[in-house]
Amino acid sequence: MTQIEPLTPVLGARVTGVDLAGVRSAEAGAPLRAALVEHKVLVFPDQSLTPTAHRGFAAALGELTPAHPVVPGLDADHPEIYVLDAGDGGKAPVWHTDVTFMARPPLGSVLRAVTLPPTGGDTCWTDLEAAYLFLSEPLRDLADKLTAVHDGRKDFEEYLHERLGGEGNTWEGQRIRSLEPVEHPVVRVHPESGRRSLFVNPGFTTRLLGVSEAESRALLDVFFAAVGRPEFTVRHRWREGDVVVWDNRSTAHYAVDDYGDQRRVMHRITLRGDVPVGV
Ligand SMILES: O=C(O)CCC(=O)C(=O)O
Ligand SMILES: [Fe+2]
Repeated sequence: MTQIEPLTPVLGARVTGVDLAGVRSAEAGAPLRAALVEHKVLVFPDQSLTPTAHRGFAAALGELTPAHPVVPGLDADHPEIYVLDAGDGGKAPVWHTDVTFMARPPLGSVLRAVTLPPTGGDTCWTDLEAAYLFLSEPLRDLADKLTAVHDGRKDFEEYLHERLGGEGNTWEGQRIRSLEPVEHPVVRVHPESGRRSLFVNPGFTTRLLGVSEAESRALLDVFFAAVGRPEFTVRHRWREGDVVVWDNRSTAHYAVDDYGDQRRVMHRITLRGDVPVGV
């Protein structure tokens, strides 16, 4: 019997009584997809997925993307698996929503712990719907009308040119040779729940359009402060066998970097998403 217990009053649930290696069809994945929209972050303890089984489970939740727009996958057999190795730049200690620097950011991410430090290396997720509702009504009204620029060049342009010679992956049918900034609505309407979220993040959002640079900076500071409020977060202490799935349309996350140069490796698979729609 699958059991779903909320982890905080705001977001996150722990799901037990399910062997993810056996979740291999859209039919089997459907109740988990529904739980994902409701809880936004699902923690599955005590799993034992190989890379191939990880992919099998992710494919039951949705269509898979390549590992990343520019970073190659785990190996030739697993081009969908993005390796986050702390020893090779795979740290993300900043609030961000995955791949919002592309026109169609992933719907969700399926993250598996591969090698963990003895302590530390927790991951936090925050609820962007709660962040939106935290804004005062006049500010929500303003946010509803705004558009933001998201730019992945700070993180990935050098990698693309220095490590890959300018040839990234094929993403949405296009070979990625440069990371042109994209625009998304500041307030995103969730395509399944219809709820609004504050869809900006300090990882990739660089500028609000239609306002002055000073206004953009000040408003983004206010928005980012709402995004990072501890009240809206769940923090996960990883154990071997853990798999966590998050709704990338209504959350941001932060990988706590408190473990120095100890080894930490994670494997991530992303589910193909749609073009964010505003109010
Ligand atoms: O390493 C982690 O815990 C999360 C890293 C991250 O940002 C991701 O997997 O998208
Ligand atoms: Fe991430």
